[in-house]
Order: sequence, then C-alpha cells, then structure tokens
Amino acid sequence: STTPLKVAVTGAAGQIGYSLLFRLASGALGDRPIELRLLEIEPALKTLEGVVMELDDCAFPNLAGIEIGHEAEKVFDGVNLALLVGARPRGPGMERGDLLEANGAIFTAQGKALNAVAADDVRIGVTGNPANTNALIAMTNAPDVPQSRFSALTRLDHNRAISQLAAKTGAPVTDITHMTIWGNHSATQYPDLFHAQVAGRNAAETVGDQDWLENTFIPTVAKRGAAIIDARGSSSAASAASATIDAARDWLHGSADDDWVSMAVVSDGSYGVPEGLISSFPVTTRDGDWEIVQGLEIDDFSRARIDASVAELAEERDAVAKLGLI
Ligand code: NAX
Repeated sequence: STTPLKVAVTGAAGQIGYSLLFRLASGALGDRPIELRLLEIEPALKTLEGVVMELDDCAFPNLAGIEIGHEAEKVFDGVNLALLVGARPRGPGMERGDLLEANGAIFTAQGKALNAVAADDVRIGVTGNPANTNALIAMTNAPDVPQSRFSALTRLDHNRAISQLAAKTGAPVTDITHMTIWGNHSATQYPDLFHAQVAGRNAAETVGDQDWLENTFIPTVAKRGAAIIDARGSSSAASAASATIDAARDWLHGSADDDWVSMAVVSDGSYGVPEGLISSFPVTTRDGDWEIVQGLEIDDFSRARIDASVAELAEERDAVAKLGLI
C-alpha cells in the first residue's frame, strides 16, 4: 500500500527518540512510506522542532510527513502504530509510588486518547518504564482497543541475552534462536537458556555450565541497563531504539519461521501467569497478531524465576489499582 503508515512516537525529543526517529524514517519498518506523529510535553517542543529540522535535512525518500504537538488526541489521530517511549524518570527522592503515579497520569491519558482517535488497526508498543505496568494502565484505559494490541518492550532484554550467549559460545548471533525473556522488564526478568538454541542445539546443554548460567548470564542480562549507565553516563538509547524497531517490525511483518521472539503481552493464563497481567512470553507473530508459544516444559529452576518476576508484576498492578489508575 502507498498510504503512509502513521506512526506515533511519544517522548520524541528524548534520547531514545533521537535514534528511533531516524531509523523509522529511513525505512526500518519496510518500504511503505511513513508519517511521523510526534508527541512531547510543551517545554520540549522547541527541542523537538530541532530534531524535525534534522529529519527534514535527511531528505528521507519514504518520509511522507511529520506532525508534532503536545496534545495526545491530536497527535494520535488515525495512527496505525504508537510507540510510547516518553515517561517520567525517577527523580531524586522520588518513591516508587510517586513514580507509578507520575507515569500513571501519562499512560491513563494516552490510553484514553488512543481509544478515542487511533486507527482501527492500531498496534501500541510501550518502551517507557515501568513498561509492563504502563502498558497495563494504557490498555485498561482504552476499553475499545482489543487488549492484544498492547505490548511492552522486552526485546532489548531478548537481544542482550542473544548477544551474551553468542559471546559465550563463539557462535554468531544469527545462530542463536528461541530465546525467551519471561516476566517483567526489570531486574527480576528471567532470560531462559533451557529453550534457547545455538545452531539448533539446546543452549543450556551447549554451554554446560550451570554456574555461568545462574551467576553470570542471568544477572548480566538483567542488570545490563545499569552497566550501560555506569559506562556511558546515561541510559541505553540507541539499543533501546533498535529493539523498539525490531519489536514493531516483527509485530507488523511476522517473526522468523521456526523461531520466536519475546514480547510482554496480556496473559491468558499461559504458564501460570495470572490472566490480565502484561508479562513477557515467547511469542510468534504473523499478520499483525501475536500468539504465545505453548507447550514448553518449565523445570523447577525456571518456575521459581518466572514466579518471582510475575509476583513483582502483580504487586505493581495492585499498587496502580490502589491509586485508581486501572
Ligand atoms: P529521556 O528522558 O531522554 O526522554 C523522555 C522524553 O519523554 C523526554 O523528552 C520527555 O519530555 C518526554 N515525555 C515525558 N512525559 C511525556 C508525556 N506525557 N508525553 C510525551 N512525552 C513525554 O528518556 P529516554 O532515555 O529516551 O528513555 C525513555 C523511556 O524509555 C524511559 O522511561 C526509560 O526508562 C525507558 N527505557 C526502556 C527500555 C526498555 O527496554 N523497555 C530500555 C531503555 C530505557 O531505559
């Protein structure tokens, strides 16, 4: 189709936005022309105008138009894809409850706006933290949008896990398949090597080192965000943008045959994850829809880790329910 794909990006003047917008505009989602709809808070609009000047200066052939603004109902009008990146970071002295409340305000408003004005085929990906719970808040505030249209980003964790396993085994990243991140996009997430494969062989067996798996691999993946902040002085941005693109591309165009990806999506009770929580699962995607991979055997080691991360998601849900956000 030559009708442009309308893609909303929130927090467009932020660091992830600075990488994401140029990838989107240069064709990372395919050949279809795209129209960017960029949402920011009012004080950041001047910065965003500067970013738009740079986008213009790239003369991207497939960039059909750009609109910016601070009103969600205007910016989200008719969007087919909404990438919700903007969120309120935890400031000094801010308690967890304050953080949930500040983000709750953002994601209730954006959920309502999407409900009112997005295109019927809209897909909504949440990158802004706490991503799973922000997605839950937006989903709950958009009752007319099918719940399956919401997801939270765990693709960066997924890609980090692939990279760590590739480095450990000496295999190219293209040989690593069937990776899964379970649970929350947080330090409790569980990157699973028992179903992952290295060139078609079971990854845990190939590595053959439970100590590495437990005491190096899992914490390295789960705490990678903090390691990046430590090294770079600011949080992951280009890699988060790249993962946001990977997730959107696979959602719209389908995951690879004979492989799966990790996405945090609304649970139907699969693998004992309480229905309604937005938790990361192994999923396949096709024609804009996802399906949780069924029938994987979960041993006691994996069970305990999945349960711990899911318990944290249930706590976050209870906290935002108490605040009246869902
Ligand atoms: P920045 O602080 O650079 O940018 C965020 C932008 O959002 C700012 O420009 C701000 O003005 C804007 N914003 C705030 N409230 C808004 C609202 N109501 N409507 C529209 N825009 C709004 O953060 P950045 O480094 O770009 O990170 C963005 C979010 O991604 C953060 O919440 C961050 O924690 C999260 N991340 C998520 C990751 C994931 O894997 N799910 C990894 C990277 C990143 O940490």
